[in-house]
Amino acid sequence: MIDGLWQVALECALKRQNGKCRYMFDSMQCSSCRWYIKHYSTESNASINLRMIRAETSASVMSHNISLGYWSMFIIIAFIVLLFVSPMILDSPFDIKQIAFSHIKDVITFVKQELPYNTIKEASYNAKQESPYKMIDNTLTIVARLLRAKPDVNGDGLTNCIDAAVLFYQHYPVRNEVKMMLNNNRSTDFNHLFNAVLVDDNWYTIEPQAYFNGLYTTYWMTNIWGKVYDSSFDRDDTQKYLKYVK
Ligand SMILES: [Ca+2]
Repeated sequence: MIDGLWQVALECALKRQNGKCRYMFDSMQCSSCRWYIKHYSTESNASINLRMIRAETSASVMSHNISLGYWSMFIIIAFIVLLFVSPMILDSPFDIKQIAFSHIKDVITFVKQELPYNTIKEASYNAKQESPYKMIDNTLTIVARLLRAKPDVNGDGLTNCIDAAVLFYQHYPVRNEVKMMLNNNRSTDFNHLFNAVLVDDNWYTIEPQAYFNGLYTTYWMTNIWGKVYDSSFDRDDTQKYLKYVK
């Protein structure tokens, strides 16, 4: 059974511990407080003081535990929220990435798609020569590194898709298997220079800025630009930009 005096002493201590009472114990304001133990006790001052010391110690421990409880609850809730939100955070950089290409004014939405990497054909290439997939990967890595230095290969004062396409063309190992392509579609304001590479006897268009913009899951134009890219507007512009190739 809880001692009534103890309950009063503890309540008194808790109120001061939690800031609900701003007076020191046994101050003159205590006489009007219902939780003042001397209203109920005939014990000596020494006994009452000892009881209050114990009560204040208990109140301190209780407050600490309550605080720990709040923190534990907060950590659990934060963990649960993180559990649900983290997949979205982890997916977002490569699922949808908005990048402004200065050459076309617009902010474009990149869409993640799987890289059509054919391991069987890769093996056959390894037997004969370096595969186009490997060459593309290496060249995109080089172009990404060079673009970070903001080169201006055509002297127009800008670093944009022209510089990227020229650099990709310049560093692609097989010169007759790469082109510089222009796509100028006035209905969508799409005006972009990029590259085409020969893969398995077919030409595929490729975004030379893919790696530079953190897109490592795909580099094909159709995957990256989606509906805004209409390949029927593609034009081989290699001859026009050849003079910038070193
Ligand atoms: Ca330039």
